[in-house]
Amino acid sequence: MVTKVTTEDYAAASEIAWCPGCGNFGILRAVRKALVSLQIEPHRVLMVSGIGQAGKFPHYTRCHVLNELHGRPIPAATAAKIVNPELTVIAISGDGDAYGEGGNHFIHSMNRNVDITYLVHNNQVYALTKGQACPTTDLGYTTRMNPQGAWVSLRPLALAVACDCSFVARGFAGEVDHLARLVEIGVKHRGFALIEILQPCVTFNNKNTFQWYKQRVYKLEAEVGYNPGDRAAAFNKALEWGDRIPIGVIYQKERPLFEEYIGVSAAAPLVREEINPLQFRELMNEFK
Ligand SMILES: Cc1ncc(C[n+]2csc(CCOP(=O)(O)OP(=O)(O)O)c2C)c(N)n1
Ligand code: SF4
Repeated sequence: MVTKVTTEDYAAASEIAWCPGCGNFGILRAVRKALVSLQIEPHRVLMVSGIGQAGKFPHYTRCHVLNELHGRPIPAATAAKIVNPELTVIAISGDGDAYGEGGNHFIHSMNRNVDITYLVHNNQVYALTKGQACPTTDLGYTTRMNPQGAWVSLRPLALAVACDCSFVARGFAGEVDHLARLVEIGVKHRGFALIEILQPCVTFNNKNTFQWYKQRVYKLEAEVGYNPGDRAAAFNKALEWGDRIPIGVIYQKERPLFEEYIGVSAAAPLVREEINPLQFRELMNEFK
């Protein structure tokens, strides 16, 4: 019997501890909506996160969950996908987790093109540790730790296009339906799908508010002649940040998967292999 997947199937597994009004709530609604629309059952989904407010996201979703060290969700998500290619693997980070602590994994996983979806909640501050400047903090924005104002600001989506990431998109927590659609496309995309999400932090970022983003974001779908397959055009779009901020699919390309390169898709995946407990005992004995 086929049972229909509903939003209740993805209901919060524990009490939500985000501040009222946090942009993360919109992201939660959008991701649930996307998974329901794709009719993926929760036991076929693995969410892997690092540390931070964004890192709590999987705790609020009923599915398989793996909570990693700060900046480390991608290696674990990659391993899980290789071991069990049938799983829908979604890695989740804050901007600090993704572009700061996890910057190295961010770059190399985009190059490798493992078939996972990566959601980066970009609130332009380190929120869980109370609002320090992070790699994407706007130039000149002052925090208690940066009284003279942030003096560098990374453009991660341009970095992603430079790494030939096979899917690069940006959504906004205040545009839930649009974001849900992006998550759907990203999950269906064959390869590494990066979706950065503009996520207002109502407690520690008093500059990049819902209102600030609403005045600036525009949808790429409405941009006549924009082609996400054109890498040079995508690079320019990925650099755009100021009075106008693009949301939508910035870059998309078909590329061979890392899984194919290492031969997992052709052979039986590890998850289907028989485990012989006697061999396991031999292995343990080696470490005695
Ligand atoms: C290796 C390491 N460095 C620093 C910390 C302290 N720390 C915990 S949460 C956090 C900030 C998280 O910010 P971000 O990743 O942007 O997520 P947000 O809380 O904004 O969603 C930091 C620096 C840590 N736990 N581990
Ligand atoms: S501190 Fe910011 S990111 Fe964290 S829950 Fe509150 S509003 Fe959200």
